[in-house]
Amino acid sequence: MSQPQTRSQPQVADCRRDFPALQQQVSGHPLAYLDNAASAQQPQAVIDAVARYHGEDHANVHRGVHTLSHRATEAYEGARDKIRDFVNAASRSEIVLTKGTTEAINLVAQSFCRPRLGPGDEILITHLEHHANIVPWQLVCEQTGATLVVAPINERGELELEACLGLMSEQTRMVAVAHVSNALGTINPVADIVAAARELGVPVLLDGAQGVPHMAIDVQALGCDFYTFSGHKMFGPTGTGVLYGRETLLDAMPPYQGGGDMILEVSFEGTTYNELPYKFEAGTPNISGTIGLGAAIDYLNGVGLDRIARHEDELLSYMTRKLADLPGIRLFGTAASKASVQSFLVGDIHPHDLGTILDHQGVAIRTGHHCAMPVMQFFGIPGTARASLALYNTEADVDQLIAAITKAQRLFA
Ligand code: 7TS
Repeated sequence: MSQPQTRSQPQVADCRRDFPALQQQVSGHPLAYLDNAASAQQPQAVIDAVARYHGEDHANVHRGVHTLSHRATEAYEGARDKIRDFVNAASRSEIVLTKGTTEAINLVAQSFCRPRLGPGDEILITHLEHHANIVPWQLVCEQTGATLVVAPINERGELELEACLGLMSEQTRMVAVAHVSNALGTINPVADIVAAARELGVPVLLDGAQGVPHMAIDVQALGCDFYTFSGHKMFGPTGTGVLYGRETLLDAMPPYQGGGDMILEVSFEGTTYNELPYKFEAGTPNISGTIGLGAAIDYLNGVGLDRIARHEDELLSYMTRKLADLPGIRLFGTAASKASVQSFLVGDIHPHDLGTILDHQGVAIRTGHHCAMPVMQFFGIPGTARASLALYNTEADVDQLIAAITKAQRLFA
């Protein structure tokens, strides 16, 4: 039986004290950091892990016989094992380390799709994708003559599931869908999408950049073929990321880039490639960043993904209620199933002006198109203001946001 909640139990937001960046003032106000969908802050444990590598273990990986290289390799490959556990991949061969979600999706587009596509073939995405899950597919369509097909959304910012499933056909060669929308916060019905695609034998890529920080991910339970995410949105360093790929598919794919580490043997007559996952990891990788990502995973596991999801759901409801109560506000993204993000516009205040006024009151949000221009085109707006939550945010952050917006409204009245 679960323990009854008592006042003495630690709250998720108590973790705030683990994040040095959150202890500062901005423009004379405590920092209310509500731009987590762009990049989340790092706990001291991540900063320390990166510093320890730089201070004590810095050497190249996979190639030295000396002590520091052994230590660096152990820490780097140890991070891969943590990532495998974290998303429950069947094998460490399925965890390809990249510099982020963007590189992971480009890798699949070029290495998996490009050799398989031709005129008449289709790639299915949705109207709410981040540019990183649009442009790589446009590129490969241009290269091969294939067609990009886009599933529609509705006014709440939800995927029209029936229409989406209706667009899958014998011609579909790949379905690529955000797990969670970065601009609207919509959690897509990925189980239904994966089930329908599997019936047709079509592989599915889930863009998990906004999924991983907010909910427990099990790639085997999801049943997807590829799952992509970025370290910097899950409290790790920038320049780190992951492509999970089903081993049989990765095995059949040619390398994405050539260079050191991805080979077994090179001669001018020909080159043989390394085993998975190294076949896809050419050159010296982001060693310190990946070690930091491993530390971020330890941190997330320590707090508990289920507790984080519960905390953020409650706080998102609180924030949405408070925002909706403001006069002249328009909310974008009101799906039934959402995570951690609310986009909005306030009267005729330009979102950039609003963001600047908020910054002067210590509130950090993102404004603009959020690299999801088609979403803005759907709503007929140039951009929005977006507040996005993480595990360390509190009702006090939301109250500071609301007070700052109220002040902006007075200034523009
Ligand atoms: N996919 C989604 C759903 C994203 O939210 C982002 C980044 C990316 C892909 C690309 O990730 P990257 O780490 O490779 O750049 N999203 C955002 C955002 O919402 N604001 O800034 C970056």
